[in-house]
Amino acid sequence: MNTIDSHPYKWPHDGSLKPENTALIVIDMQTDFCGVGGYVDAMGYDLSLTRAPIEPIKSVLSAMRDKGYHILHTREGHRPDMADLPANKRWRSQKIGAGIGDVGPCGKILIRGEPGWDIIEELYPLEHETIIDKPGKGSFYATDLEMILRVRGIKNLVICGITTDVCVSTTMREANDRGFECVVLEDCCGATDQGNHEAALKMVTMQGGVFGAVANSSTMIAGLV
Ligand code: C5J
Repeated sequence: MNTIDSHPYKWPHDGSLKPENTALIVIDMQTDFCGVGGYVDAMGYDLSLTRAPIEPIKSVLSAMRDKGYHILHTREGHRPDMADLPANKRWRSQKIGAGIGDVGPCGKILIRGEPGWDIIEELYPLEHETIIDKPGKGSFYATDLEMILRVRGIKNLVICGITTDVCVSTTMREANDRGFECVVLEDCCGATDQGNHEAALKMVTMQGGVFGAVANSSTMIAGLV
């Protein structure tokens, strides 16, 4: 049985952890979510919360790359003509002072191809790693993520990134409903509010692990085969 130390159960449930069937998915580590002048900064939130996972993610990324695990990254963003930006999402972001598509210090907020939209240098994907560009919170909605995972025979997902309570949580729920076995790494995630970060992680563990399990960077790295 190959499992890692996690709660409320040792993950994965069937002890099937191995590089061939397991992927690390790094969610939305973009300047817009953790960089000065980006979307989260424009909304006035504390960037130290969304930057906290950078170093722990770096460690897990390096360990999983070394052992040959599948690595995927996501980016939230919209087409330059904003054809895929729902009116209510634009309205809501404008109302809080960070209008999606508006010009800010890092270019047009959350628009594909703009400097603020791209993944931060510290965690930039290697050439062969898959990047999923998504218009919403969930990584499965309006993307080819599920097809890519099924084609590669991936059934276990190690989930990290930002933000814990929005895109990480939505992706984990979408994945769990599709039968993927998920673990979220608590120190490799961050939210715009610490209470929401903690609550989102607690929700995973209810009902015996209703969305999967919770671990951290150290137990993940220690348990890698
Ligand atoms: C948000 C995200 N918070 N990546 N996106 O709008 O969590």
